[in-house]
Parts: sequence; C-alpha cells; structure tokens
Amino acid sequence: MQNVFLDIMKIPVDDPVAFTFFTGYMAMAAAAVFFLFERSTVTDKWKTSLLISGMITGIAAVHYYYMRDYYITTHETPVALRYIDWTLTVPLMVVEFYLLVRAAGAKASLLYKLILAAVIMLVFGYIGEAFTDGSMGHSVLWGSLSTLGYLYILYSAWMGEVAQLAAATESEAVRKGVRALAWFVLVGWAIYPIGYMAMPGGWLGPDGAGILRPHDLDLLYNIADAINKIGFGLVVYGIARSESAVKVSPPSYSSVV
Ligand SMILES: *C/C=C(C)/C=C/C=C(C)/C=C/C1=C(C)CCCC1(C)C
Repeated sequence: MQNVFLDIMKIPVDDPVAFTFFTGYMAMAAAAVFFLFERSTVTDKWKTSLLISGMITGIAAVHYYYMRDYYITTHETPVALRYIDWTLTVPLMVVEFYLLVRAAGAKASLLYKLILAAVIMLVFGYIGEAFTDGSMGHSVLWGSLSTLGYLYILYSAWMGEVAQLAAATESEAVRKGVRALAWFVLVGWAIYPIGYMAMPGGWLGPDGAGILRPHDLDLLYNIADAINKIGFGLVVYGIARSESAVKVSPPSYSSVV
C-alpha cells in the first residue's frame, strides 16, 4: 500500500492542476482571515456582507484542503467535494448580491428566486458530471439545463430586478458594486461552463474539439473560484469601506475664523 502522506508531499512540478489546488487552499484561508478581521473596520450595515465573504472563503478553504489531497492521491477530479462546496458557497454569493440591493428596496422574494436559479444550475451540473456515461448527449443535455439557471442570474444582474433596483438607488457605491457583480457573473462565472466542457463527452475536451485536456476542468474551476470568491469579496469590501468612511464636510472658512 502506498503512503498517502508521502503522496501529498510529492507535488509534481509539472502539474499546474495540483499547483492550483494548493495555492487555492491557502489563498481561500488567507482571504477568510482577512474578511473576518476587517469586519471591525466597517459600519454595522456592512458587517454582514463581510461576514458572508469570510464564510464563503472559509468554507472554500476547508473544501480545498480535502480536494487538494483527493486530487494528489487519486489524480481524479473531486466532483462530490466540489459540488458540496458550491452548494454552500454559491447561494451565499447570491445572498451577497441581495444584501447589496436590499437597501434599495429588494424584497425577500428576489433572494428566493436567485437561490432557486443557483440550485437548478448546480443540481443539473452535478448530474452532468457525476453520472456521466462518457457520451456527448449526457454532457450537453445536463450542461444546457444547468445553463438556464445561470442565465437567469445573469439576466437579473444586467437587466432584471437586481439591475433595476441598482439603477434606482441614490448610492453611487451600490450602483458601482452591482455593476461589478454583473461583470463577475458574466466573465468570472462563464469560466465554469468552459471548464465543464473538458469533461468526458464535453464539447471542448478530447471527445469533442480537443482544445482542452480532461484536467483542465479542475484547472479552470480552481482559477474561477479564486477570481469569484476572493475577487468579489474584495469588491464588496471596497464598497463597504468607502460607504463606512465618515462623511463630515470640512469646516468652512467662515466657521474657522
Ligand atoms: C464559488 C463558486 C462559484 C461562483 C461557482 C459557480 C458555478 C457555476 C457558474 C457553474 C455553472 C455551470 C454551468 C453554467 C453549465 C455547466 C455546469 C456548471 C455547473 C459548471
């Protein structure tokens, strides 16, 4: 029997996938510490947003810890661990969107609709990956169904309820934040379906166009997770800090003299 601990220490120098599992783990852990400590520097209104950012990156750190070891010892894609992570972190990201527009009058129903769309996206994606028979039909069917959930969130962020609420708000910071969020969903989230296409039977993998290798799925998911979980958390942090800055107008000349 092989010694699992030795395997974990043997990171192949020519394996970028392994590399991103290790850096991903540490980056998520560091980000979680950062967001949780920085909570004390923002006003009450923004503390929940930073707490959620800390939870998202903290949950991801724990899953990366396991996914890293799973990958390095089996050299397989950690499908179950990945989707357990996303089942928790994607709805939390949606809560983050909701918190941004809540001040602009968002109702709880908006949150439920976005969470439902996220669940549809993840359940169908999981069926696509976990129960694959290696055929293109399976990959494309479940990938397309999953995309419907994704498109709903994308629509909401750019044109639907989230966008409309943002357009109506007084706060410049919230408008900027929602615009940033919309870009994350359009560009950062789009990396996932591209990674998915590297799976057996996928459009871009060895069974399809041959542009991606099978483990490019993990590589792209790892890169996307860092961009979306840490990057979006930092954008929210930036807004929270600028909104928390005490807005006192400087004393006028006459009042000084
Ligand atoms: C922190 C994790 C995040 C933000 C995960 C996001 C995941 C997606 C946007 C996944 C989308 C998928 C499709 C749109 C179609 C193919 C299957 C998925 C689940 C990879």
